[in-house]
Amino acid sequence: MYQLDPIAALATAPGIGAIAIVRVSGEGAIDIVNRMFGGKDLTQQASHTAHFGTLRERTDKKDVVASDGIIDEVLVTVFRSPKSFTKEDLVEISCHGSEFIIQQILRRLTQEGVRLARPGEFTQRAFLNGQFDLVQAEAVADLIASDSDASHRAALTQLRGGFSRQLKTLRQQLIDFVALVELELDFGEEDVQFAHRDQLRQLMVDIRRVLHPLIDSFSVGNVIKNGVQTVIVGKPNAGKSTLLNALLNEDKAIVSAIPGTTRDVIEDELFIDGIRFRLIDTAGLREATDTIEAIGIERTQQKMRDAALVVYLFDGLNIASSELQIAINEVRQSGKPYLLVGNKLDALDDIKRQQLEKAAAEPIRWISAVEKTYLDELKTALSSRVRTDSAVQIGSAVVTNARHYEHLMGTDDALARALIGLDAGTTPDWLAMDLRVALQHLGELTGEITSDDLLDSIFSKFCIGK
Ligand SMILES: Nc1nc2c(ncn2[C@@H]2O[C@H](COP(=O)(O)OP(=O)(O)OP(=O)(O)O)[C@@H](O)[C@H]2O)c(=O)[nH]1
Ligand SMILES: [Mg+2]
Repeated sequence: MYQLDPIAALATAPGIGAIAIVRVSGEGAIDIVNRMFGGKDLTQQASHTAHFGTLRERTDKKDVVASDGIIDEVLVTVFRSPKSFTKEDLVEISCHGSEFIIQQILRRLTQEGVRLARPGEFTQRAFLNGQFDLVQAEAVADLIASDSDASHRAALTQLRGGFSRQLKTLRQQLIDFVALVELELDFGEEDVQFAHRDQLRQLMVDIRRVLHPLIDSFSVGNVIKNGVQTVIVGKPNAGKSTLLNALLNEDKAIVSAIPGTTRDVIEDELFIDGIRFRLIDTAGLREATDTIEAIGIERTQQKMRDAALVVYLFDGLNIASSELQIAINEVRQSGKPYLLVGNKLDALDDIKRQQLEKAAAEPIRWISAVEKTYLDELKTALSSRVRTDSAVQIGSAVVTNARHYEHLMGTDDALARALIGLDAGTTPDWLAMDLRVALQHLGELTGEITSDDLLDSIFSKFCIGK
């Protein structure tokens, strides 16, 4: 087990709650904290034990904080290598959550030779000491960054081992095969086969079977992490901005009776059942009357292309049956999942409503954006749409990370090529080449092959103290 130079940082979010935790990890961490601790002798305490006491200024110091030289009353938890998060000696100091106290403690630690940690450095050490693999390390980053229930769950699943354990086993089997294939190369002209071709084929098929659901889960994973891009589109005056405001419960967008009020896209996020929706209000779709409106409409179309979900909103009072049918056709042609929403139910008579329902020949979700009626039903429809639109259940391994996705695809491509080669009876050197590429991608995925640049870039995404 490596023990590097001691580092320290605030491990809790600053300014939140009455208690803060300062974390110290590395060679001599326990001894160092002990020197400033008034209480039991920490060097004699077992791992995973907590001790109440005081943190004190150095006795030779004159500019002490309090007259008695006490910085704070603290609870100190001792973790001994290798049974800690970083696998190094680690001490967590729970102190009062004041910015001033935290600064004093960190300053006091640096007096004792502790260095302030860089972002993600604790996790990086944990990774270097084999606490977990890279996929899990990145899951820690995602976990810290996750701000919706669903993304939190996805990150937790990855942290617990998720798909990486399975991939590691398969990679090991593939390594064994590659070694055999490469051994064949050494025999050159002689026509020997050490690697059993049928077994190799089976293994490659098995690996791809593991890869495919993971690859497919990426779009869902992205949705969980980054939110569902949901555009509200429709003709001018349909009530799009009114609906956005009603869903957000604030006056974000300007509403007026003049068609063409919204001229640019307006965005905000909304959580429904733990899923983050990025709601986008757009300029109404029609022939533009001026340049600015034309730009707005072009942006609407762009947003619609990027969207994961479209809410097509129409004004039930001012739409003819034939217009509605044309509109529905247009949304269908976009190929996006959509909800057909009819607005202004408050002012609509039953006969008109039934006419429109008949013309639409598909379910219309009726609301009144002004009176905020049936909005809960609309929200439920939005979230269930996202949940049912994909076969992947949240909770099974979901790939949320673009780098993982890239290497999953890379592995899959290489294996596909190797399989084609195998069936065509290619020479061992070609086979070995494709398998090597597959191994490279697999290794980078699980962190068994890493470059320093990659590590630095991954861990720099963490915040300090993690
Ligand atoms: N009766 C009734 N009027 C509504 C409702 N929703 C919106 N309106 C009215 O319809 C008009 C247009 O509303 P907006 O929200 O600005 O419409 P928009 O779709 O954003 O329009 P543009 O930005 O011009 O494309 C306003 O006068 C609203 O008060 C509703 O549910 N019932
Ligand atoms: Mg508007």
